[in-house]
Amino acid sequence: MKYIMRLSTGFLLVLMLALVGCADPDEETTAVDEPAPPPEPEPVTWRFALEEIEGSVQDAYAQEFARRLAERSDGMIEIEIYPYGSIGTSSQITEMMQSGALELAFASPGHLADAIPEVGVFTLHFVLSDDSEVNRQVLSDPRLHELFHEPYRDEDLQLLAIVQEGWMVWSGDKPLRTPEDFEDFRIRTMTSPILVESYRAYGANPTPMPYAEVYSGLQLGQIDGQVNPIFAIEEMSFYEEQDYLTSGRHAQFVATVAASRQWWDNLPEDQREMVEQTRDEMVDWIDREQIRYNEERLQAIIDAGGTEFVELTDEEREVFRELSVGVRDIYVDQAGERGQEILDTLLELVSEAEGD
Ligand code: 6CS
Repeated sequence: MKYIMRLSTGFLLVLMLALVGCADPDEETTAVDEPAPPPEPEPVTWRFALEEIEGSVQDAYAQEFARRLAERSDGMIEIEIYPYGSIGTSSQITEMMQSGALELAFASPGHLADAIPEVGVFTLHFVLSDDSEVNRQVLSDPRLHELFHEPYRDEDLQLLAIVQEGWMVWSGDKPLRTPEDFEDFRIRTMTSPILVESYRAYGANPTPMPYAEVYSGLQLGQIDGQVNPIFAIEEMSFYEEQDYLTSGRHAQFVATVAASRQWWDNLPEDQREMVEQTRDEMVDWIDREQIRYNEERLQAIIDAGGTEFVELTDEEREVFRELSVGVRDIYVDQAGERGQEILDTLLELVSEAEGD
């Protein structure tokens, strides 16, 4: 009996100790308190930097992107837009995004290929279709985006969108109809090395410089001409210093929308989905807008007088096309195996879409 008593007393003691050991010291108080209400979600503000000024195609994209995201998130996502000039050059904007100081920015291959050689594919001539509808389809194809995922991530960026902004047009004090016209012609290009090669192949003297210096470069005679889509030639007033615009439809001006990798990786899933849905819905919208911008601005240049618009014939384009093909090898030397795969895929997607 004594033995049983001792046993049960010992058992009770162990049980009590175990219960005390398991108890949460705060539990006594929280058990009687009301559960704390979930914290109110706080609105967020994201910074979106542009490589173009207010009134540009990139500005139109960013404004609409901000409007749609504010609507989709019931006002919980606000986007502050920083047009070109408020932060720095394209390369400086990209560096800020890489370090996480900016959440979102446009990064066009003509500059970005310094850091990501693979993206230089969009600066090659006569690679995209003559039909801008085909290009829109190809540039938003997930099979193409997938191939840029790693190259962007390796540089602390997340690729979100690839956008065409209009046909590149050469401006100068003469029409540029033949490679002879390009001989020693000092054409300003964006800063990526592969772009420089495209103009060396035509016999020109390519002169890379930041966007902000082009107007004064033309005024001071440091360069003879430059190349950009019409809307940009109008809004940056380049046409005022040039007598001719020559359109060879040799390339589209392509830009990419990117995010800071670090920021993107820490973004709540629902916000990431909202960004992706908005991006997908804007593909057709921005393409219609860029076409309208380029048409209206060409008219504005012609109405202002003093600048003639010249379109190359198919035969004239063919001469440039032939000279441009060798530059693809230089691209592959710079961008390696991943670049080769991107180039092959791009060409395949174009011919597949042209066959539709
Ligand atoms: O020529 C440039 O540098 C610039 N052109 C356009 C149309 N957009 C941004 C880019 O930096």
